[in-house]
Amino acid sequence: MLSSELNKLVKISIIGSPAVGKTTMLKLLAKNTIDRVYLPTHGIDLKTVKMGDFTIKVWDFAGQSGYLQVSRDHLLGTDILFVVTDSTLRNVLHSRDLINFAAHFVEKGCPIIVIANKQDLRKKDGRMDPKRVEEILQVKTYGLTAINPGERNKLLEIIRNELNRIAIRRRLLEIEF
Ligand SMILES: Nc1nc2c(ncn2[C@@H]2O[C@H](COP(=O)(O)OP(=O)(O)OP(=O)(O)O)[C@@H](O)[C@H]2O)c(=O)[nH]1
Ligand SMILES: [Mg+2]
Repeated sequence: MLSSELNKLVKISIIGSPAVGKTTMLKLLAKNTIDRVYLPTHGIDLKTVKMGDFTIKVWDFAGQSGYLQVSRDHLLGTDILFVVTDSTLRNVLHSRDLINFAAHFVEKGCPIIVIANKQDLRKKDGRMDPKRVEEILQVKTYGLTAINPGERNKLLEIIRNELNRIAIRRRLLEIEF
């Protein structure tokens, strides 16, 4: 592989509790049909997505118990880490533990982004706004409704922003060497 191609290779990891919508978010990104049937991911689902001249390898981790052992090694080399929550307080607090855990295994410069998913759910059922989730976690947070194909552009925009930063960071590294 040419170094220019390697420079355009990006690894995105998606972690979070079971059933928060990680695989649905991956389907939204990959433009796959979004069905509402919950099929828990076993191990890791891998998908390659092209965005401009970037080739993105998306690692969608299972949220079921035991995933921490799995993800530890597999998180290495992550360029963007998404932590998905269903935006309920209980789950957001669990995400905090997950962020603290994962922060040890991703490189220092790796952005950690929280997705406050299931924004279509009712507030009276405990769904929090992304702003509130961000206040609690103190990590950049975006709201999303992954089952809504109309939100694909929103997700693309979040990723595009980060890709620009990655491109700048890699260019700076090249200059240092
Ligand atoms: N209401 C609502 N439901 C959603 C949303 N996103 C995902 N879901 C539903 O939540 C359930 C679980 O979604 P998945 O994407 O399979 O969850 P996951 O995080 O990949 O779960 P694991 O693979 O077990 O870790 C499915 O029934 C989805 O249709 C959303 O934005 N709103
Ligand atoms: Mg899944």
